[in-house]
Amino acid sequence: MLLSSATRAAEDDFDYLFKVILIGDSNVGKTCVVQHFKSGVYTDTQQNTIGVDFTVRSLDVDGKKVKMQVWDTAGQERFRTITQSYYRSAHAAIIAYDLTRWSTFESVPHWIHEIEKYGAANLVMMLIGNKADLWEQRHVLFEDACTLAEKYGLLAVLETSAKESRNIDEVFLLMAKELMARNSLHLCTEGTLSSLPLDSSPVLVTQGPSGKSHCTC
Ligand SMILES: Nc1nc2c(ncn2[C@@H]2O[C@H](COP(=O)(O)OP(=O)(O)OP(=O)(O)O)[C@@H](O)[C@H]2O)c(=O)[nH]1
Ligand SMILES: [Mg+2]
Repeated sequence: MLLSSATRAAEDDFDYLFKVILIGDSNVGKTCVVQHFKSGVYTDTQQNTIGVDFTVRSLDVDGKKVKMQVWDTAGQERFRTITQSYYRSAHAAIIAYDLTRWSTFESVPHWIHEIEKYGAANLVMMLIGNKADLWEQRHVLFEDACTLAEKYGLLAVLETSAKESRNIDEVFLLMAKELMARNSLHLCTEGTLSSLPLDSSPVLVTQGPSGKSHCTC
């Protein structure tokens, strides 16, 4: 489709641009989460991601146009070298586990260490427990995820379901708001982004079966 120059200019127009990398074990649902964020659809059968896929969506946050570039990485070990090369330019990382598979939660510290090793020093990290619709098969308690998030100083934990449209937009909105807040701080302190501290208090939000809406670790 041919776009007029006015349409193109409108699409290129934004107040903030943030690069977010999505990581985690294979088959936790990273691609489904990104697809849902991009187009609001869920497809049950997904191919394993080969290397890295790129998606972009603009959000309106407090009257500002925020462009979120999302890098959906392959969880399979054989793509590790390729995916690691994308960490450096990311402003934020979303680490995903499957709350029905304990092993994917056990891998989270490994993913955090990868980020610490290959990512920028001031990268913001958030944790998501996907497949919250499969609550009968839950193997990871939200409380355990909160404890881990607190231990590693992550921004937040949210339980999501790409299948049932739960918390997907909220994940990216929360991340966008945090990045905007840090960026504003950067503007106030002029040119000190690389030295900004990453010790924002964790904001832990759940939509778990208990009905509890906040976890104040
Ligand atoms: N029940 C349920 N299944 C999901 C959900 N999200 C993803 N799945 C299923 O989980 C499987 C893996 O999803 P993907 O999105 O391909 O997983 P991935 O993390 O991108 O995997 P890699 O690309 O190999 O890293 C697919 O069969 C999806 O249909 C969810 O929210 N609920
Ligand atoms: Mg994938």
